[in-house]
Amino acid sequence: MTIQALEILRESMNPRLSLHEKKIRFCGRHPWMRKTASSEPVSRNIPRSSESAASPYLEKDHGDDALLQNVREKGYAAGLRIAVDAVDEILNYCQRQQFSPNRDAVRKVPFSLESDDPSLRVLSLMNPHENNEIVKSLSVDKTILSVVEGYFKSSPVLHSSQIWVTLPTAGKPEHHDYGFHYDIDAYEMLKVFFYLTEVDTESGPHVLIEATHREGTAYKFFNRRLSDEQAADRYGDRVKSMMGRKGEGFFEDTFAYHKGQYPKRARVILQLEYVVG
Ligand SMILES: O=C(O)CCC(=O)C(=O)O
Repeated sequence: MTIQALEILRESMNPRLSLHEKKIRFCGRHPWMRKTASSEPVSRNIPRSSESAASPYLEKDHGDDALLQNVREKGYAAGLRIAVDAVDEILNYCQRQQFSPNRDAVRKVPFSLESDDPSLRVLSLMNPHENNEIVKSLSVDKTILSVVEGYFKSSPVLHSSQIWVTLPTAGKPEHHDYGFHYDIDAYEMLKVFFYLTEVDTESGPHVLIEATHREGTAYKFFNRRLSDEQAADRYGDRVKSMMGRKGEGFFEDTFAYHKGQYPKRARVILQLEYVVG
């Protein structure tokens, strides 16, 4: 049995996961099981797109239908942008918040784009939409909700929002935070990522593998994580690096293989995550 198959066994016996979470982690590995597994009803926490307004902070290059079609076909759709003044306001807000180092929810440190601590890889802030008006307005933007609803064909909930900084550290660039994987947070997931700093090859661009969101193979079921070599051998030029200017954003179904990367310059990213189930 491979190490990755053992991960499935370990998750099914993990006492810290509820039965519902175990079911998601198992069935979430295959598109057909995702569709047929019944989900527990979750109460709505966002309006329907028909009841929501366009956020004054969001600019877009394509209509809702084109965005939706791209997500369906390729697993992602670029062409969103937060106005630069609004990005600066979000970054000012970050300066006033305490962030969790390396996803440790108990410890807190100030927001920063550099650190002398070589073990510090990531600083994160959960749910900024709860107290930042711009993030709140983006999270209920009409276009975003209309694409999410169209994609799920049912009413989504906002699972969370998050801002995080990936820091250049003297530590290990090969840390598993940076490896290819797919998410199984829910039966259906659609994330919107916005870069709050310019992202080029030096600043750890997000990487995704096009059209793997629909793949229902035994290979994908058993291989939730991939090395760069496996990704290149199996998917070749479908591996895409998402470079972008400050404020640019894209939708992504993170059931597609994807990864963050070790940066040489800090990268700040905002994520909105919508789910069903
Ligand atoms: O930091 C990144 O670009 C990767 C994010 C990621 O792996 C995820 O959202 O599951």
